[in-house]
Amino acid sequence: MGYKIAVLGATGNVGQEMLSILAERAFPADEVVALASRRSQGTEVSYGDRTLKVKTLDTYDFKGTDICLMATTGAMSAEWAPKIAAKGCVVIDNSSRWRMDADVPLIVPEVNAAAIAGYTKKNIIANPNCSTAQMVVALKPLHDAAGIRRVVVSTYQSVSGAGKEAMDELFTQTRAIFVNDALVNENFTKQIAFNVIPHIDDFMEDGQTKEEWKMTVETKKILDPKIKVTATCVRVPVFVGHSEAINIEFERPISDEEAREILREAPGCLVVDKHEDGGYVTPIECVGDYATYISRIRVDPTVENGLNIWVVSDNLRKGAALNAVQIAEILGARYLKKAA
Ligand code: 2RA
Repeated sequence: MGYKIAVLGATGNVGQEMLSILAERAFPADEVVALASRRSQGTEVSYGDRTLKVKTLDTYDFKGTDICLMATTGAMSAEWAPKIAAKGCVVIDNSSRWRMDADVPLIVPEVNAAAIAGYTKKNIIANPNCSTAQMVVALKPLHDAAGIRRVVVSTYQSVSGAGKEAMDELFTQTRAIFVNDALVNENFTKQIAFNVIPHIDDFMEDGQTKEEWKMTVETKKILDPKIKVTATCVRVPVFVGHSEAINIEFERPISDEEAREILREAPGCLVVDKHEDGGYVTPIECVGDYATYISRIRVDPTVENGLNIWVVSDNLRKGAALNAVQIAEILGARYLKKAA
């Protein structure tokens, strides 16, 4: 017997990727249910070769559903995750609502899969922010090898991280510029087409944004509380794929060649690092992939034991949907143990 699994937020960018990845990876499901708010009732979504009619969250009874992959806002998750969990259904939540809750494990399977065991406290598991997920996949093997002391990261985040409407805005603004139409800004604070915006999520009192804060606190929770992280998060006019320029200071020396070898063997990582024109990965090349790509590995001689790397991944996949499905796979195989 397989699982009954629900995808809540099935019509959104991440929800649709969750359904695709469940089908691609042949998740052992007897039944997959697509759920969304009343607004999307009757909409159809793809699950592999099949089409699923979206059901309404308000009227769905979660009793008998084993796992719910949630791709909704934090406010929706605050209201619904505890209700769903109380029905005996384990919630794997993609919002920021539960990530820093001490009773909720925050998981990137390549880094801290064993921590999934803590799910029983609330029946909720949190998926990290997209920019954190790909960063910790690359940092973990390097941390194991040479002990990371401090990380300085600058992100180049695609508009898909802000949702479908944000993708449409990049498209319509780009078109408007070519046909000399008026520009409409609804999803971003400034023009996104042919521009970059150093602002993702709300501002905090100390001047950093929440996206930047998330990269710091989530890395500490997932990887090691001793690691210092400072981030600058920037939105760029790219549809899918987040990129990160990461500067790392280690406890012990590590050469670029050692780092390259370690990353080549590391789970989830794919090194593309030729010192020649085009010998690195850009976001367009990672779309639809599972891997976290690492390029431009080089020593930073301006600090003790310093290294620079360039990390690119599909933010809707490793940054969200793939990570959630990987968690569900481990949960099923090691904890729920229902699959045939
Ligand atoms: C973004 N980090 O890219 C967000 C999505 N989770 O806006």
